[in-house]
Amino acid sequence: IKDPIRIVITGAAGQIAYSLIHQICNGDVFGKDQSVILHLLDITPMMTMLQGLVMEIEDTSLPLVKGVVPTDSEETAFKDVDVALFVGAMPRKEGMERKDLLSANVKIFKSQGTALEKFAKKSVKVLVVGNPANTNCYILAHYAPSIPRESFTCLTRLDHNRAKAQIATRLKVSPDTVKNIMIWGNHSSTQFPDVRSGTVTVNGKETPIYEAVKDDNWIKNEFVSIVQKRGAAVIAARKLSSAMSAAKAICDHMRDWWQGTKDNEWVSMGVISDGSYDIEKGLVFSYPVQIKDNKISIVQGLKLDEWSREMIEKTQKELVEEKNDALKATSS
Ligand code: NAX
Repeated sequence: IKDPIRIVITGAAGQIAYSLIHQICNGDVFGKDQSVILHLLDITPMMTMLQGLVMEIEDTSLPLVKGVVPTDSEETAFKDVDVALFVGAMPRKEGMERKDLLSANVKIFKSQGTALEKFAKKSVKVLVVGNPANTNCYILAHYAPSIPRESFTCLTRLDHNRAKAQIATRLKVSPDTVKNIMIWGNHSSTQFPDVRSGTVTVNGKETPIYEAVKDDNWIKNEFVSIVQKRGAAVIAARKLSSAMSAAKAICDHMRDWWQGTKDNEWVSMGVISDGSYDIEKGLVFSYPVQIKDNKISIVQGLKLDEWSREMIEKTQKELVEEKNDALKATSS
């Protein structure tokens, strides 16, 4: 068993964390030989609830867990962490404007970014889940300038998995045979789920998704729209946002980052743009990526037709606006 790594989870008393913690403690993400110390951060009113969660973690009796630190202090939470999962955020309340939501979250991520900068290991790997995930990640990175830019990511793996599932259902195949699809841009309803370079195994044969589906119109309209609006559909039905599938996606994202992606396969992650595909440098944008030796690289050289370009342009425009509003909010 390897020495423990320290993992902070913010929003630890929330519903995603509740589905996530067992998978981390069980070794599904960082390996069956990797022990862990969990730092659980939430706000002060949630501390009693967090105590209950700590009891439950103890009661799982999992051998990889070497410690649990529940806290409402950012210093304690971020001290010496190797991995930081930013799940907590200010939720949108009824009557709240996008602007108000953004400024509430800017406050949280400014404060947590400053603490991350001060207390975390410089090698920390960061994943932002709390919405608006891309822009929260942008603000966090902005306030933690000494941590390498490659260490900041946001979650679009749930959208990626949703897109995979839609293709698999349509073609009546297993989702694990659907490969190299991708999500471009914002984790919002402007995201572009793109299957142009994707393949699927039908009757034992790897086939381009476009050829297997044989319905461009379905791909460009219904498929894209279902994936873009899937989160809202879950909320409408469950009266709560996605939690189990979100936790699974967080595990997929971190496992691939920790252990690498398969050769010739890629996944979707929000990363700080280096200007690839003419996206504004510095924007936190979801791209197809490959990971080797803990290093994330954006897949290069994919051909984009005019329609795809337009879809990418639209989600980029929204992200630039969000980022500008967020930066304005930091100075007010
Ligand atoms: P919950 O409302 O169940 O939990 C959020 C927790 O965060 C609460 O316990 C709250 O007290 C805590 N919190 C609030 N402010 C905090 C602060 N400043 N520091 C520490 N903790 C704080 O939400 P849950 O369903 O767990 O969702 C968490 C976030 O994930 C939400 O912002 C949600 O919108 C976002 N999602 C993002 C997804 C993605 O793919 N990127 C998908 C799932 C989810 O919708």
